[in-house]
Amino acid sequence: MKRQIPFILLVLLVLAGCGTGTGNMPRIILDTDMGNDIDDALALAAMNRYIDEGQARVLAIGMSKEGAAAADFTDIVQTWYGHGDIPIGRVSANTGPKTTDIHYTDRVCALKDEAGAPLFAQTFESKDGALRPTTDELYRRVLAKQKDHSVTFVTVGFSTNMASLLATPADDISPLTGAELVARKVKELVMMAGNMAEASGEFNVVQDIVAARKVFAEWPTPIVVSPFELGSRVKFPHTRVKDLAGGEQPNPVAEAYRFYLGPDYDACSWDPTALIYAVEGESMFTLSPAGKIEVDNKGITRFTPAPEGKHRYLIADIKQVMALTLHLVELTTTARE
Ligand SMILES: [Ca+2]
Repeated sequence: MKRQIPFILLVLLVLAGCGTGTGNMPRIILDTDMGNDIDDALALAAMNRYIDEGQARVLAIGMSKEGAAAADFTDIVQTWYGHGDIPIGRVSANTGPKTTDIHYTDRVCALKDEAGAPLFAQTFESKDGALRPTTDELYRRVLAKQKDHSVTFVTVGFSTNMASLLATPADDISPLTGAELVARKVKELVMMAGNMAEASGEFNVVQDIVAARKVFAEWPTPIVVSPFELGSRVKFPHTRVKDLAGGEQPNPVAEAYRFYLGPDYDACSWDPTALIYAVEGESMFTLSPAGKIEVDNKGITRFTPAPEGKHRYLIADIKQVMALTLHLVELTTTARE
């Protein structure tokens, strides 16, 4: 009789949707400035691993920078990993960041095989980025269909699209304004943004200070920030680039890595740390107390503790940094099925 108890408990746990059940699976919208640094591509690789493992569902991917190459490269990566069906949106704001540096996205898109055909396929047939939906439209459509308080926004680029979404009016997609839609449908916003260790302007914030100020002031849900000083210590070892999932066949993320500052560069992992928190929660981090993050006119972020505050940021000691580094390698280099 005693031997039956663990089995019965196991059955009950499975029926209750515990363990690997899908009831609590994060439903993610990823917003990225793909191409400015290689860690966006590493985050994408990790994200596809989470999808394959049933640890996350990704509803949409948005670009927070202008130009078609970022979206086309993202499309190539998603297609390569078998998830090209996830809709990709182009930046919404006309006054958005002018940073259109490409670094590697256009070069990967232009790669050819021995017959002169594109080396990597993409799902969206047109190369004209203007034909993709704006993130305002895409995010509103996606959010309107979701259960209340169920969506995790992960932004690893500029705040442009988040600010733009908040400002959208009611339309034929939803009777709710953008701010109301976010308050109703979003559970949490996870941002790679800011520097909590020193008064230094962090890239994502500085590229669109107006948008960052608006998001930290007005975004209605809790916000968790992965700050500069965390991801800059989680270094993806360049010796493992050759092991990025795919093995012997060309992998667009590995090709991008080699284009970006060469093959001997240990990439900082600002964006993957935000994604790891968004999917796996706080188990690999230390969370700051609650408080309020504000952005000044120069893009400097300042955190003020406050018990009722909706903002927190991630902290990692040296052991956590080492564990995060190993985990990122594990997430990105597991052999593709
Ligand atoms: Ca980024």
